[in-house]
Amino acid sequence: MSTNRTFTMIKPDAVKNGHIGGILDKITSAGFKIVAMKYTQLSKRDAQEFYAVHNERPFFGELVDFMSSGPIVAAILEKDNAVEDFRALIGATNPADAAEGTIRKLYATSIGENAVHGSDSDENAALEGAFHFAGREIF
Ligand code: DAT
Ligand code: MG
Repeated sequence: MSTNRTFTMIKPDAVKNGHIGGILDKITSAGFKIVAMKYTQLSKRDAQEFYAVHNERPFFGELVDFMSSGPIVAAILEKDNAVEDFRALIGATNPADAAEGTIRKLYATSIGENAVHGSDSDENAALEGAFHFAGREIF
């Protein structure tokens, strides 16, 4: 069953490069409603836990260091078919492969520093949203 929510982060590279506004505009213009949002920073431990599924990958240390290197914007988004439509809006993991007009094509600098996160399944969207937000922070 598909649900109508996904989870995103505007990653430290995009925040540092001044792209919060541009990315939020792409998100809301594409029909996503923001139901939770915060400006925060992950500790190393938070990043290790959030990305635990990748802990055997060669880039894990780099990923954890990067994701905890500066502030991020975390948000829960609502739209019909949210997970799939948001993955289409952000584009391929590697910006070199991302389609024209996608957020990663516009704003990402490399495969590791790729501007945004998007959940890859309804189950992960729920887990990732709950990792960052208490029920009372979701509207
Ligand atoms: P996605 O973020 O598109 O879901 P993923 O889940 O495969 O991609 O990987 C999570 C993050 O890890 C990704 O956004 C950036 C980093 N990453 C993935 N593959 C990488 C690689 N080959 N080298 C460096 N970082 C990588
Ligand atoms: Mg992923």
